[in-house]
Amino acid sequence: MAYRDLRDFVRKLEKEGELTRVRTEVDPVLEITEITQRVARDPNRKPNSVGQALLFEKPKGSRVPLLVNTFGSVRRMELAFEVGRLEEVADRIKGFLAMESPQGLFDKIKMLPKLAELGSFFPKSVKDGDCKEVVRTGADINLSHFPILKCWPQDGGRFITFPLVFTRNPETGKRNVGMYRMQVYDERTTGMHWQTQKHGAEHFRRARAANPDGRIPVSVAIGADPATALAGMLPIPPDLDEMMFAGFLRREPVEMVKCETNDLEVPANAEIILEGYVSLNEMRTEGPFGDHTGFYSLEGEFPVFHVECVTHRKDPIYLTTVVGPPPQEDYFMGYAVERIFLPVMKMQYPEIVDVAMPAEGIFHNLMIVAIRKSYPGHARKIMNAIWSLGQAMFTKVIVVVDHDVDVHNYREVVWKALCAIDPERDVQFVMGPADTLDHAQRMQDYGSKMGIDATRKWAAEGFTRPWPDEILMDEATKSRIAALWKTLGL
Ligand SMILES: Cc1cc2nc3c(=O)[nH]c(=O)nc-3n(C[C@H](O)[C@H](O)[C@H](O)COP(=O)(O)O)c2cc1C
Ligand SMILES: [Mn+2]
Repeated sequence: MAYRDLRDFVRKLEKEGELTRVRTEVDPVLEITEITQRVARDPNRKPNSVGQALLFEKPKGSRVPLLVNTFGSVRRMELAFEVGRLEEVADRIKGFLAMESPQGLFDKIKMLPKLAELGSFFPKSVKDGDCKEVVRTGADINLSHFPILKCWPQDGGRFITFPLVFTRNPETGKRNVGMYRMQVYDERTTGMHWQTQKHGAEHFRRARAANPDGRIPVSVAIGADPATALAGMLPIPPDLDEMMFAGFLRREPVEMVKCETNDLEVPANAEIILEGYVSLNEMRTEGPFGDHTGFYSLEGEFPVFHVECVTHRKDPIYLTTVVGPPPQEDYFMGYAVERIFLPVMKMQYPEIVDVAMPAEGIFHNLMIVAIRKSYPGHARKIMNAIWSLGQAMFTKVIVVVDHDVDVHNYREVVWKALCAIDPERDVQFVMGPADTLDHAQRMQDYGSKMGIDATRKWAAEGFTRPWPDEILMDEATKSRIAALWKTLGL
């Protein structure tokens, strides 16, 4: 059974010993970040984690409890998707992808039950939802009811960091949901940090082209069942509905309820809903913000969100996250994305054996790809493929290694990749879109990338010297010594 809502997941985390309650009053301004950082770096924390999920029961200045670090471990991501291993989600996706191009009649018949199953994941409209237990309009709207974090000392203010931002494509009417941080300007106004290449920004641009002085309806949900809450950060194609995908992940449709003041639908089980609009002719300075790069992202001009109605549960939980020097909670979200979408990459590019994005590469800076190399220039072909694959376009450095390198063993990668390259020959630079947060590029959103072909070089690629074998002891000697081992006094 899918989690009903966020508090259902909180109960599960508590039962599994994955959550700690903090009952002391602490300030959402800086203090909660510092506590989260100490928990994240605790040498006694559970493996593959940044420590426990934390439920702050008494954030200073608010009556609303605050949940953070919720997804900060591999185990908690598995609990979120109700699987034993993240690869199980990948296998389910693979099953659906396999039916995309049915080869013959037999395959068509085989896929019928799967299609029916897919239909059963479509979001379901409902009349009412727990997210509307309290409805606030007019003078009753005040974002300071909620314990919104100011995370780091130089942050431009408080930021909502775990929102689901709902918009519609003004041309097709199709829904998009993205996780875009929102800087609080006052009781009813925030920034809207959808980066240039993101779907919310595209909706904004299309609407503005048609009606430069108009506005678009925007609604924001904060806190929902885990699959729904996480759906906002998934790098899925523009016309695939994130709420459908959430239904697929939780194996039960997401129930959607219409907003009070606009036509958008939001998850009925959400903790908090902000309804409002973004004006198409208004930009405002946003930032700085201590970001997941480990540096402050600089001030920039972004659209503005005006809140016209707030609805929430009687006793809402405020879901948030802290980003900062890696690794943080978001590393585990990214890791799940890496594992879940690997089969999608492999489907398109079967030569890909495995992919790794080290935490210190903060997702867009470094991707290590192992391929089964079949023809000259194959490594470079894969680099180009990755630079044209959805949000993988942002990848600043791609290292391509042969299939027998373990991409998750970074020591092995460094050793073997550096041994395999003639830098002048094997490094290529290309220009293209850059991640908005990349502060080193010559301009925002545009810059260079580097591909390193660290595969064995072939004669067919102009390398005519012999390529040496890796040093490995022969099996016969190993088993002789294994048999002798106990007698050696070592
Ligand atoms: C914690 C966290 C914070 C994020 N903040 C932003 C943000 O402020 N702006 C942004 O454009 N993307 C941000 N992202 C990444 C987007 O959520 C992600 O690219 C998502 O796929 C965007 O949805 P879209 O493809 O529908 O535009 C964030 C991701 C995480 C995990
Ligand atoms: Mn999208």
